[in-house]
Amino acid sequence: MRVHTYEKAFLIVGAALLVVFMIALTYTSVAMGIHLPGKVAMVDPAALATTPPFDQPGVRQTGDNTYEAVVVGQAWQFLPGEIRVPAGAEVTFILTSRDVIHGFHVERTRINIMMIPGQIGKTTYTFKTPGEYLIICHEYCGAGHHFMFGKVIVE
Ligand SMILES: [Cu+2]
Repeated sequence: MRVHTYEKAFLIVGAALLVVFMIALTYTSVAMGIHLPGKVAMVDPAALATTPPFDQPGVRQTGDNTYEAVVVGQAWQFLPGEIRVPAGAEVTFILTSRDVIHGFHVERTRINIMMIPGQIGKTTYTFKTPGEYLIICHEYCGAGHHFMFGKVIVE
C-alpha cells in the first residue's frame, strides 16, 4: 500500500495534535486543578425538607466577603427564585433537585451546572459587575421548562 506524502504528513500532524491535547488536558486537570463541576455529595431527594442545608434554601453570609447560596430546583422553579449578593463577593452555589434533572445556568457567567436528584452540585463564582443576571434551566424538565427561571441580583 502506498501512502501519499501529504496524507502521511496530515496523519503525523493529526497524531501530534492529539498528543498535545492530551498533555494540555492532563496538565490543566492534574497540575492546575481545573475540572467540570461535579457531584460533591449525595442527598436523599425525598428528604430535602429535613436535610440541611436544603431545608432552608437561600443566601447566607459565610465570611467577610463570602456567601453561600443554597438552591433547590423543582418543576418548574428555583428555590429561592431570587439571589441577592453584593458586587465582588465570592458566592458558593450548593445545588440539588427535588424531582427530575434540571439545569442551572447563570447568563453572562461560566456558571453552568446540572441539578440532579440525589446529588449535590457545587460551584463558586465572584460577581464583579452589579446588575441582574438571569438564571435559566437548560435541561428539558417537562411542560413548564420554558417558564423555569430565576435571577441573581448583584448590588
Ligand atoms: Cu428545565
